[in-house]
Amino acid sequence: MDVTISRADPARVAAQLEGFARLSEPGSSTGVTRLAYTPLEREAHEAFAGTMHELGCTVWTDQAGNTIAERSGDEPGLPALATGSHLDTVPDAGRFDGIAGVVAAMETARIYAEHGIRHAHPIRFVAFAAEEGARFGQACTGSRIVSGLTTVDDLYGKRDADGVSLADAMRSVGLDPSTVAEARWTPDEWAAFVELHVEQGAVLESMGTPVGIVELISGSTRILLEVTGRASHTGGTPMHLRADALAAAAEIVLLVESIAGDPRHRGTRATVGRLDSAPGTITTIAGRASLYVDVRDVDSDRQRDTASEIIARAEALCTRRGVRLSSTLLADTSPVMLPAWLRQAVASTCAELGLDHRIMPSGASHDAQMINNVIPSGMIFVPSRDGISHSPEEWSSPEALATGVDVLAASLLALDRLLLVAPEQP
Ligand code: HGY
Ligand code: MN
Ligand code: MN
Repeated sequence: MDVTISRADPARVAAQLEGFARLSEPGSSTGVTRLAYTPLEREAHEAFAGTMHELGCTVWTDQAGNTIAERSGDEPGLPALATGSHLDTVPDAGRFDGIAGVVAAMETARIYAEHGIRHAHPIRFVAFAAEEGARFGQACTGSRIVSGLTTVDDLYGKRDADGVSLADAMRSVGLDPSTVAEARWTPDEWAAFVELHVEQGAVLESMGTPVGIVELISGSTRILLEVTGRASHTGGTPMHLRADALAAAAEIVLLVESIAGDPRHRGTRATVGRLDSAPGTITTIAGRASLYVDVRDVDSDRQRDTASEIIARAEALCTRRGVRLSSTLLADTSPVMLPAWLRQAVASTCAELGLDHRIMPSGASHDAQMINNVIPSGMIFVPSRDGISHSPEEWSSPEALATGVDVLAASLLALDRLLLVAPEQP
């Protein structure tokens, strides 16, 4: 079967990415800011829905705020194949994380429509809501809801920096959190999912390999550490009489870095990406400090052991300094191995397209990690310049993205043929 249905159009992919990049909070510098469950995220979903409708898809938004566009299949009663990613961003983000996967889905649908490509299974193109954990701590909310990993009860406890709960944020954009159970995906309706994503690492670029096929997606354990000391006058309080919460927090930041850097934890990444203190004035010793710790690993035991060691050693450090520590688990996701048979289908497609490819892990979390809890999922990576992401410096070339789309578009058709004759894939 000739899998080269048509080259994706790099210029069209670049223009679509640019269109989404314009939907950003005013005042966010050179980066893009479009946070979870904000009007801007909904505006991006509406732009996605409009284009998919023009391409002849049936389009709807589910109770979690995910937008789904379906291209009908020729065989009645078959579950849908799906592709997609997310349209929300971290603050001051780049233009590719998540967005590239949604644009790839749109370009795939356009190629199918323009060339009258037919397939047996329905194919659904998905824009997930609220993938980034930047606002509420919990990542992948939209895909967690459809895969049953997040229920309505989970939506009230998680709050953003302004104290707004996930549930209230959903209501603020017209969603009803009490109905999220209705958004669940089931294997009789969905067959398999493939997500295209920028690598957010430097492996593909450094190896000169155009395509990554993800084998294992890192887990993440996210912890809020709150230090309570004693606010006091910076001039009147001698150094030996202080309970300085910010000094303790600063030592914890370096402790987190040294634990993850220890050879025992080779492969673990642990970071304090946010540190707040109060009252935050130059003439008062900080009485309170909050640290947001992110621990990532492809090995579940090492991930959890590192998180436990961080908490235990931070407690000892605080005791020594005469301050108190409390820890709150914000989120905990296990590493996920993606199914080999699906990886193989994508790898065979790459080979047929004459494209070199690399089976590799993902350091970042993704919607596919959650969706794999309900249907078999796969991921296609395209190279990131210098491995940079979650930054305005993030960049992938239109040509590299178009190559990724070619693999995605052909892989979905390969899966369509495979699952028609062997629907019971392991
Ligand atoms: O945090 C992550 O790994 C992803 O960008 N949500
Ligand atoms: Mn992402
Ligand atoms: Mn991200």
